[in-house]
Amino acid sequence: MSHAMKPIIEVSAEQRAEMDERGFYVFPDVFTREEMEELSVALDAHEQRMRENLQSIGGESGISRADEITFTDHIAEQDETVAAFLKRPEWIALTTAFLGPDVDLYWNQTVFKQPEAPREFPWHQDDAYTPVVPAPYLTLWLAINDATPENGCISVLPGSHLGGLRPHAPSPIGWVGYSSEEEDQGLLVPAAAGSVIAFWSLTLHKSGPNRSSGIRKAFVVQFCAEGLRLVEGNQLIEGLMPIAREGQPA
Ligand SMILES: O=C(O)CCC(=O)C(=O)O
Repeated sequence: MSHAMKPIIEVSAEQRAEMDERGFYVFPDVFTREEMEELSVALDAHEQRMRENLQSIGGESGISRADEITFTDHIAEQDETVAAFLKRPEWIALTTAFLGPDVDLYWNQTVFKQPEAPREFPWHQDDAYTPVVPAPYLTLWLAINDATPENGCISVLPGSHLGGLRPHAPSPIGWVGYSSEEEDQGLLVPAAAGSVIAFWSLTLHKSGPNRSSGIRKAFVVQFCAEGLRLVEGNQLIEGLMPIAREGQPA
C-alpha cells in the first residue's frame, strides 16, 4: 500500500487517557514492513560506522558493546532521509496528540541488540539519563524489525510514570531504577515491524536478552514540547530540530 493511500493515524481521547493512566500505548502497523526495510538501509549504515569505530577502540564505549547492544544517536541530525521521515504525518499526528501543536525532536538513536546476547538492558526511566522540564517528554519506540520476547522486546511497568523520577544507580550497562529481582517484572510489549510503542519518559522500561539468531533493531525517537530545559540551571536546550509548529510539519 502506498503512503498516500494509508489512513491518517488519529489518536483518540481514550488512547490519550490510557497513556495518562498506564504510561504507555502500542500503535500497531503505523508503517509498513517495506517502509521499515527502506528506513533500515539508512539506519544500518550509521550503526555499521558506529560499530566499526567501537571495534577500533576495543568494542566498548559508554553503554554500547559491539557484540551485545549498540546505541547510535543523532542520526536525523546527520541524515536528510531520516530527518524527512520524522516529519511524516504519522509522527506529526502522534506527537502533537500527546505534546501539543509545537514539537521538537529531543533525541533519536537506533538500539540494535546482537544475536545470542544474554544480558537484559536494565529497568530505567529515560528522564534519569538527563532530567529535563517539562517532564515527562514522549518516547516513540519504533520496531524496525519484529521485536519479540525471544529477541529482546521491551517490557514496561504500567503506572510507574505516576510516581515521578525514582532514584537510579549507575551500572556498566546503564542507569538502573528498578530491580530485575522484584516480583513484578511488568508487561512484555512485543511489536511487529512498523509498530510504535509510545511511553512517557518517566515510564519504567527495560528490554530482554536477545536469545534469537538475528539482530533486533529499534529506532528510539524522543520528542518534547518546544522549549525543553535542563533541570540543572533551568537552561534552555538550544538547537533542537523542529518537528511540528501549530500542528503542521515544521
Ligand atoms: O530498545 C531497547 O532495547 C531499550 C532501549 C531503551 O530503553 C532506551 O533507549 O531508553
